[in-house]
Amino acid sequence: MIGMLRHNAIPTFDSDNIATPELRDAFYTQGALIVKRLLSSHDLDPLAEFLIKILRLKYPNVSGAANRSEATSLASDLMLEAMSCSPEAQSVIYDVMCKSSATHALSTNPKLESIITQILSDTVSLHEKKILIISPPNETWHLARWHQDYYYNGGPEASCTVYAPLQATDQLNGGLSIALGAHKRGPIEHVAASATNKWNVISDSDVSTFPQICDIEMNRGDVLFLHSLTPHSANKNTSNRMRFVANFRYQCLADQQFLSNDWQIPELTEARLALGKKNDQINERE
Ligand SMILES: O=C(O)CCC(=O)C(=O)O
Repeated sequence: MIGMLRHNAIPTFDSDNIATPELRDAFYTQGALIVKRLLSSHDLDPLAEFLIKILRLKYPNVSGAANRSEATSLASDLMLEAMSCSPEAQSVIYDVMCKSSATHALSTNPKLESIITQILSDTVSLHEKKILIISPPNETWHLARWHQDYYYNGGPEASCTVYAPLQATDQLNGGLSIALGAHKRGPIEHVAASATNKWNVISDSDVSTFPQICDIEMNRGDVLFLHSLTPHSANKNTSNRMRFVANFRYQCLADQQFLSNDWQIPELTEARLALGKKNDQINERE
């Protein structure tokens, strides 16, 4: 197919050639696609730079390794230091990043919007939480195991999640595994995971029936576009660095059912309760 490269089975496109019908087809037939080299340092660095500023504000004693200049690496140093002084640092920083102008700015980046428009329509809404995933080494409590974003966000089934890592991301630092094509099964039941993980997840028996599970490898600047019914799982970060990923959800306002519900999303009580669980009494390490 013109403009389409194949990498580890997931449909992969080059940012020079994204105005192609194959891109939209890939989203609806496979449920996921990657656009390589879509975002530049100019697009991504403001997020890490903002993170550095708020970490220094909240935890003035953090310093980072000597001579560390690259923003994401420095943010990783500072975040690790902050977490070793204050166990709440991860959730404190996560919450404020969700509301930051830096995450908002990236979520409306014209390069992302041009692809979202092709996939969904030219009238989309953005989920109010603009997430920066913060995944520390070896942590499992917050780790998003097998799930469909639809279960957690509701809205039209054909919503799109953007997943844009700030550093190279693969199985070593906990990159995603994705069940390609499994979005066609529709919503799948989610059940409580385990005492060491807060998520409600797809059962192992359902996961074992997914025909094509693909482990994702991405470079900084690559962006994954994921159908909200495509099952996916984060993996444990076994590196010694933080994994940061910008994560935004787009919903199509032209979707007929969404439109007839006045674009309202019914309360997702089960999902909210699961994500609201605290890990105070739980030993996080597996
Ligand atoms: O990368 C992660 O830790 C989780 C990402 C994820 O599951 C999602 O984007 O829904």
